Amino acid sequence: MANLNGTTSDLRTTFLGVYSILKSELLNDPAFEWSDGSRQWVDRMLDYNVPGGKLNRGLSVIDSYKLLKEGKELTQDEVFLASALGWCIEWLQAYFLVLDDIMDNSHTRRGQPCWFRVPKVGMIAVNDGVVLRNHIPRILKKHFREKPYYVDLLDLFNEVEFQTASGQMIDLITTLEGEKDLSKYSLSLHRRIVQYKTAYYSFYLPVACALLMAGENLDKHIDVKNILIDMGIYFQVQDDYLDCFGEPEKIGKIGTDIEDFKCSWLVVKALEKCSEEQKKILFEHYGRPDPADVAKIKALYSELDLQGVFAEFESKSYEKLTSSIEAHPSKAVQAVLKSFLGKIYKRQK
Ligand code: GPP
Ligand code: MG
Ligand code: MG
Ligand code: MG
Repeated sequence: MANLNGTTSDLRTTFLGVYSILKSELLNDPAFEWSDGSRQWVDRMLDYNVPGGKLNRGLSVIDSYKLLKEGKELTQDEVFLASALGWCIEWLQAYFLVLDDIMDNSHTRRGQPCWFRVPKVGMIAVNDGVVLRNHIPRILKKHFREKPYYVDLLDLFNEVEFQTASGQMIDLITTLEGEKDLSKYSLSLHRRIVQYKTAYYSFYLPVACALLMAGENLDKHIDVKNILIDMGIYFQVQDDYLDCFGEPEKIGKIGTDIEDFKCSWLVVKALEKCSEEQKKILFEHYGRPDPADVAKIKALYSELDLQGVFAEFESKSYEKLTSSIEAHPSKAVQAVLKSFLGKIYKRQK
């Protein structure tokens, strides 16, 4: 096995090394009678969907665990286990994104066509999502079965998946065809959607994994959870902003929120700020597939200076999060939370 005790600069390399190990274990899973064709399919599907993102969620498990250990050098085994948990989150993310792109009718992801748009994949992508999801308990069983926190780990992944699917459900049912009514969109509805669809799995889950590995009881860390949920909400507001104002080359995807009639932070803010005249434009052109309609909405967003409103929101969120973090009694926990916040503040991708 490669050296798993690398310095921070090659943490990513170490982490990717663990991906190769986990992948080869899954491709040789004795519970299935593999053929060359099936093995090649899963191999390509994993490489296409799992490792190509920013890896923030996965790397955060190792990062957080290190900080919780307060500078004590991690053993090879600890680095491997924290990486494996990090990869379970990246697998979960891959599963969500493969399916989310079908539901949102998206075109690109991480700078390449969405998996379901790849020739010969199509709706096999739905089953690939199910396969990705099933890999998680297999990784956990192989590497964590004997750990005292194994049951808590399984429970954590189950709970977080349920929360995410519930958030995705409200994201989707608010955009139902025939019931397109902007007047139901509000900041509180937006908050409810993004708390569930994004914050738990993207922010709470990595830190909760590190806490479990460090032998902590999650019930004692409700305050940490609440801060991470607020951070996740801030992160999804950035995602909503970048969907419209980000550079596709940087974010690796082309936005579809306006076409999809999403309850995006931008449309909620536009509704708050607009005149009666401008409201008519929103009601008439939001949620239509025609690029001319989309352009009208984007022009209105600029007229309302939503870029400025967002910049204000971003610095306010940073201040608020920093002060709640600094109110936490443990310096190690503070370091975990600050490191996470530092990774996303003013992100362009
Ligand atoms: C992100 O929303 C939310 C998810 C990826 C959760 C999906 C959950 C499922 C149960 C499938 P988004 O659509 O704004 O993300 P993006 O902008 O990356 O498409
Ligand atoms: Mg979506
Ligand atoms: Mg989407
Ligand atoms: Mg989005």
